[in-house]
Amino acid sequence: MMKAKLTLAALLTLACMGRAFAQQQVPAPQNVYARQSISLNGDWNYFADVQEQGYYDYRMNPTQWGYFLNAKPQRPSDLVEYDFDASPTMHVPGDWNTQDEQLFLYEGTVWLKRDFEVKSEELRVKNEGKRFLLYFGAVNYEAIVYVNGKKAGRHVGGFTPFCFDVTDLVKEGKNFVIVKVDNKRHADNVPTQIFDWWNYGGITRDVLLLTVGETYIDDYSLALDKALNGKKRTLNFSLTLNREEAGQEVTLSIPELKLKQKFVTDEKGQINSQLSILSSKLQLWSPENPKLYSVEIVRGDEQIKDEIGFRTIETRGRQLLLNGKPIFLRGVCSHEETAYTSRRCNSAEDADTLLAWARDLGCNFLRLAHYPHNEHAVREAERQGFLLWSEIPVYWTISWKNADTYANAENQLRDMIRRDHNRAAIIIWSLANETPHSDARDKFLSRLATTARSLDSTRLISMAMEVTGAANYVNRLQDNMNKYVDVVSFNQYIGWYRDVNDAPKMKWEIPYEKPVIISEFGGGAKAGLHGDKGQRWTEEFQENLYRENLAMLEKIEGLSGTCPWVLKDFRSPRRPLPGIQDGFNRKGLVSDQGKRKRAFYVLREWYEGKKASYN
Ligand code: GCB
Repeated sequence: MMKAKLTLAALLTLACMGRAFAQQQVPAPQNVYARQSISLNGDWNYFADVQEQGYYDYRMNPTQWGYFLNAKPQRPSDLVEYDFDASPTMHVPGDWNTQDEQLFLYEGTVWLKRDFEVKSEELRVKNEGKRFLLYFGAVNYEAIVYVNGKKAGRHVGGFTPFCFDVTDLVKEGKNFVIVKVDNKRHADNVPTQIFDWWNYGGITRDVLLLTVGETYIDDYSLALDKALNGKKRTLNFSLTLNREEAGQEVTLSIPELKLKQKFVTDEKGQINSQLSILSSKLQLWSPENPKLYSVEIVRGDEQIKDEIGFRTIETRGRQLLLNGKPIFLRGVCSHEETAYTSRRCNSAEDADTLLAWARDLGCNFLRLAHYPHNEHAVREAERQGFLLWSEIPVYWTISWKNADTYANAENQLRDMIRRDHNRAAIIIWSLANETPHSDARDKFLSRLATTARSLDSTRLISMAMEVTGAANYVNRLQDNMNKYVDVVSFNQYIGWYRDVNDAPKMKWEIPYEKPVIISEFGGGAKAGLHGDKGQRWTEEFQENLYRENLAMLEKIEGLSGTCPWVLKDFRSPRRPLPGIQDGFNRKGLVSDQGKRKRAFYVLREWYEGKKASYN
């Protein structure tokens, strides 16, 4: 009996130790760029592992002798068949497809390694009760992360940040981090195995080693309340510590508004409060005046600075209201792919050229397709006054009935909202793109919608739907999801996947009392190819398609915005036509080499008219 008790006690002790030492995924803290950190961007050694032998043994069981050990021969007779240090390097953040010719079409596992130093003074910081969090802005698609040969964690989903607490894995002096990145496509993934963009693999966004206290500010939110109460406006402020600690003093200040206020966390380690401000003092964020205020949040020696804008977005019947006034969204869709070089973007500079083109087009709105774009791009667009639509890659035919697929999609939704909920520029969270109707799909998407609303009640929810009920030149939008969205959006391709001569005859019926956004329309053209407007792939064909579509769409009741597909020609493996596509979807208004097509000017003129009539 005694023996059994001892065994149980020993087991419990072991279990507790296990928990203490087990690495864990922690939520990526809000505004990582304002935290104390060292960057692990730069050159990483890498090599491809087609058969994943660095992870599985020859019976396909996970091996403990994997490449993550970063082994070196200890004696001349030792057999080690890999060597990170002798392998080439690639730049992180960056996709591997455009950095190594051999990996251009590669979909599979690549191992990447980087060394880093932790100085003794930084470790002292650790001993004083600080923690090290290893942050990845995004890795496409699956990442298994190791520090000094030990597993830190695993993450799936290619466009959202994640973070592991690696305090117990980091040591003084030389350290190394190894990531097994796998971008193989699978039917149960989000997105699923088919999608019309390049499956760029790699550590595509920033890697940071963050230093935080045992207690730290995990998340915060500051947003303008919709309610108007006389001459005053309300700012809603909330904050969450990483653990439930009451009595922590936090000071929020917005110097330009002469605002400085102290708050104290409750037993949940949270603050949920309001601040009052004279309306006359507050400049609202808008495309015309993208005003951002410097905000500072201080808790003890923890200090976070941010730039935050204040605006409201709502609907009234079929109208869309920004700061209480009707607005027309002069939009364009854009992939996260650089101008000229066509690789994955990951900086404000990468975003700049694309934003400049959109501005010249007359846009005040961008649909960031088809996944959350990097934080630098979102912040840059916000500084420049673009309203944004941000979406998760629930694209085409997802495995609607698979619980893991749902959990994956919901995680991506949560992480997208978590990262960007302080961005005034983002007015719409979108849940899906062109999804086929079924009960299972409705269940999946309505759960996502409910989650999104519970996480953020200040923004609008939408999804790019399809028109399914078409007969005799009448298109009727019928989608059970109509009750879950604030804005009805749909894609349509008359003139491309359907005859352009149909456009003047088409009628659109949107039987919902909600604003309407055309989330896609367009057609392909090869820049510099000219001919008759009836000749596909010519600039004239695309130009005519735009003219006909704009005339047709103009008649839609409640039309509140248009987002043609797409700003720039982008790489897609679904577009092989030699001499024309050459691996690019050519529906860009601008070519991948920055050449504006004729349709660019048609849309620009139309947007000038819209701008004038909404001012
Ligand atoms: C769509 C998709 C978009 C494609 C586009 C096309 O409806 O939403 O991802 O790239 O059509 O070019 O066919």
